[in-house]
Amino acid sequence: MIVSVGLLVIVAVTTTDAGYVPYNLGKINVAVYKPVNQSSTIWDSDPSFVVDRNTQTCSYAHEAHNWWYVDLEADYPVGEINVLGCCDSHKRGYNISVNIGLSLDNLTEVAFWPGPIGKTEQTINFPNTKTRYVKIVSKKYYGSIDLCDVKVMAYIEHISYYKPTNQSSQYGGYASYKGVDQLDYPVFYSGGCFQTLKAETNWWYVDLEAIYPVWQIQVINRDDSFADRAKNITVMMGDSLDTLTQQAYWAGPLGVYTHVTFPDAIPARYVKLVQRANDYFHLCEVRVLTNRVITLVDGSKTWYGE
Ligand SMILES: [Ca+2]
Repeated sequence: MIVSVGLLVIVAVTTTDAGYVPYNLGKINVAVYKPVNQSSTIWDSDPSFVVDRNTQTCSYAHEAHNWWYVDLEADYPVGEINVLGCCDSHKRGYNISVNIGLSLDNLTEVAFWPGPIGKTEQTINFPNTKTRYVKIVSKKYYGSIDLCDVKVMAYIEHISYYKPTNQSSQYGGYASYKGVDQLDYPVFYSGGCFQTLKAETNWWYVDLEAIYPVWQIQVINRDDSFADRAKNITVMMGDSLDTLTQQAYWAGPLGVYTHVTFPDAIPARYVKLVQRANDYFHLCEVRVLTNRVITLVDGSKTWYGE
């Protein structure tokens, strides 16, 4: 859920993995806690149980012409939907149709199952499509809708690629822009890494040229030799270079791939990495990722790119 700036709770989760992860787009579930509706309900079910992050709570509609939908409250680039039905012991739900669109009056079917789907997650993949509503209907007159979980996966975007950069000093030709040139092979002499001179404190930053809600930062360290120089790194973020605040800290030494996630996203124009290791500072790539729906500082939302 994207919240206004004043309500942001800063939560950061840092993970260092041993494996090398190449550049790619990530996905997040944008249906969580969004408004929902359903044709009818029975027992003590509620249509919101389908988007409550709890796969054990389910919603049931057993009248005629059943449907359930979620309103994502904004247009997201959606390319995957995961549907978890209910009740393997007495499978229900026939002729289930999954539909997406920008309005409830103009939906396009992206999946259809003649038989019951049961409590096994079904994954639907389709070309990245601007989507606000996901509606699941039974095309059978008395076909029930029994859903325990629906995930609507939206793509997030790399926003640091070829943006302006700077670093505290420069070793040889290993300039600051090499942190965002998308050459992320983790070998120094491949030419895709930046490096400063040796100093007690070094820094590198990228100017995103606008305030974005930063959702994740990924860094690729060199993996050939001297990787252990990358340690004691503070991740600073903010709207101007004079007002940066610490949002994460990596004691390191970093593995080849490290990322920090801010689940609620942090609005920032600058991402600055400060290394206090009395050494050279090098990294091969710094990827800053956002949701593609941007919440501006005034709280309004806009669609970034197409
Ligand atoms: Ca690079």
